[in-house]
Amino acid sequence: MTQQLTLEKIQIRTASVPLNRPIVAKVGQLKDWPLILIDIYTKEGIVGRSYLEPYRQRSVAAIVHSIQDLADMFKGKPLAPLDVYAESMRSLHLVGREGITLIALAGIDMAIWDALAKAANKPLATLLGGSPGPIRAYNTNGLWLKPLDELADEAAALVEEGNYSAVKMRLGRETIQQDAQAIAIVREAVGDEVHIMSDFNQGMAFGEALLRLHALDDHGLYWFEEPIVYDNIEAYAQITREIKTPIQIGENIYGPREFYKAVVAHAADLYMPDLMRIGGVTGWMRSASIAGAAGLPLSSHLYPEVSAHLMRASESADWIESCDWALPLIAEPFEIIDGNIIVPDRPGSGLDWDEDAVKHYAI
Ligand code: SMN
Ligand code: MG
Repeated sequence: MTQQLTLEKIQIRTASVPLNRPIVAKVGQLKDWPLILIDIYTKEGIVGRSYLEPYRQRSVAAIVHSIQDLADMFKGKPLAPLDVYAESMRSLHLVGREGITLIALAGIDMAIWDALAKAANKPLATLLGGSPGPIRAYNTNGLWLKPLDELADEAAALVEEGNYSAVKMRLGRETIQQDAQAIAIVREAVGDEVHIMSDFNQGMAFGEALLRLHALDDHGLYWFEEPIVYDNIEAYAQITREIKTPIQIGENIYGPREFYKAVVAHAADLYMPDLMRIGGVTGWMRSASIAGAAGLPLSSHLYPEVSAHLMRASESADWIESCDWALPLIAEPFEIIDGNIIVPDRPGSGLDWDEDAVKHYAI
């Protein structure tokens, strides 16, 4: 019989690590990267792990409290992630089904799935019916809204870091002309064979977006990500109809229901859920079924370690976002071979902490 797991206690630690290449985007600038580390201890001796990346140090305390509150509900109970998801939602939907409710639940959900996969002695991908192996990745660790003369070297370095076949650059400079120049510089640096994804980080108003995306539509970009504020679904549907370059959204979609609404509204051509917002492994797998049935390519946002397992179990898996921001705290980072992230063939999601680093960067 499969081993039953029972929640004994939850340990939550917080840290902030310096970014190799600070984030300079339309939504803000970040030099440090806060993280919430979750360890779920079971009576059976298995520990399930996950982390959350809440962007803002000031949001950390509220999220930690919410995780603790939720975990208290399940102490001494069998760990069944779908039941935990349903019961957590029932307990919190009066204060909202999105935001911190879902973020806290996502952290617990990912840790439970890790524990279940460890109990089954299988990689998470295998527990979900897939297998370990490669997922094509793009390097996202740079090309922020930096001075144009710094872009060429950085673009070349990003490709070389893992022999990547794709990189992501950020757009939304002062003028359309500057964005066009930035694209030309990056194209020149990486050559014709490398895909260039682009991200506007919700930085434009709708009218401005129409103007700029039409102007940049023939510049050979692989996708335009989040040109406008994430929840204006009708405007996204219009942009998606009008613009030839595929429109990518998803990192700000909270849970499978909102995901479904976006899909039904034809809000985008491509989707890239973020595990913290989509509702952990449970929310991802439910959304992946929707994307698969609708024939929509599914990429990932942040959380490459867990996302890689899920991509191996998602019908329309597309690109994984390769980011190094959590790596200083991770004991055995994922392998990148020829631009692919390799799902490790070890039990669980493969997450383990570098305890010295956790102490060093604790906040
Ligand atoms: C992004 C958003 C927030 C922090 C880091 C990166 C970006 C992405 O939107 O898609 O990578
Ligand atoms: Mg983005």
